[in-house]
Amino acid sequence: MNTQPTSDQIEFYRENGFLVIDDFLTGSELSVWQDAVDEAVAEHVSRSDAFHNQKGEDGYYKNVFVQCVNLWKTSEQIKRLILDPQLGKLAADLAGTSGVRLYHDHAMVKQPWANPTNFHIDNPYDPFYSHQAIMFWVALDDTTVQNGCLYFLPGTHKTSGFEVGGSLGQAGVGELFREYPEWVEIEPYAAEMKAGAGVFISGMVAHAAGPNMTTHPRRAFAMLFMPEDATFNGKKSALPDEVVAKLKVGNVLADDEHLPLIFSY
Ligand SMILES: O=C(O)CCC(=O)C(=O)O
Ligand SMILES: [Fe+2]
Repeated sequence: MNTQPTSDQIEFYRENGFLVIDDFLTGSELSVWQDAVDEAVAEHVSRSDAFHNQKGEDGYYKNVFVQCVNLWKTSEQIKRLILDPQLGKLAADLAGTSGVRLYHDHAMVKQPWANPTNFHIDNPYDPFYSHQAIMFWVALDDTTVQNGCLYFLPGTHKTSGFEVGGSLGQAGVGELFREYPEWVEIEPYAAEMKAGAGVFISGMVAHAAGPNMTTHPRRAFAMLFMPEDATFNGKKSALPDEVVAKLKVGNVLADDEHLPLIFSY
């Protein structure tokens, strides 16, 4: 694993709100991650009590991707791979925070003919508001403009706000621009990535992914980190019921069992 950021990489992240790390995983590490995620996703969607987006009514969102949340809780393999202080340190250094907890992980498998992932900003959906929220998204297949690579609007993390904008449903890829008309001239950066590359994504940067116009799934696995001093904003989001039951707005999110501290200086 390539987990040493250079000062240029840190500067790129701060300037653009994202940073691609090529060759994050070696070839043999990649096969371990692919097998672990495939196995955990298959097990997860077969369980009726698991949190994934294949339930419910919105047919459009169901066909954006198969999204499975918190695989680290059911897969020892995934837990071992992602509760890794080296990853946590990298996230903390890029975000500029003293330490990070895992908020949740999620696998996102864009099946053949899947809908695009509409432009959105992640942190407004989270149970805490922070400019230092950061996600690490790892490509488990080569991601291309054909099969649904990510797109970024560079620099938008500097001017975005905490209100939820746009929609991941059928409103459309560009719905977010109704809230942010000043961004319509920003040319999206298409982040084509080799399998095994990863991209750090600010919780405040606008991003999207294309449809999958190929006959093969596009697999990705992501970890959402929160700064160790993040406080609860009242949104349940992907927090477990038992965690929310103990929280008041303004409390520090510090549940060691469900939101493990991955790295702290
Ligand atoms: O993988 C995708 O299509 C989108 C990922 C994304 O936006 C996220 O995980 O926040
Ligand atoms: Fe996102």
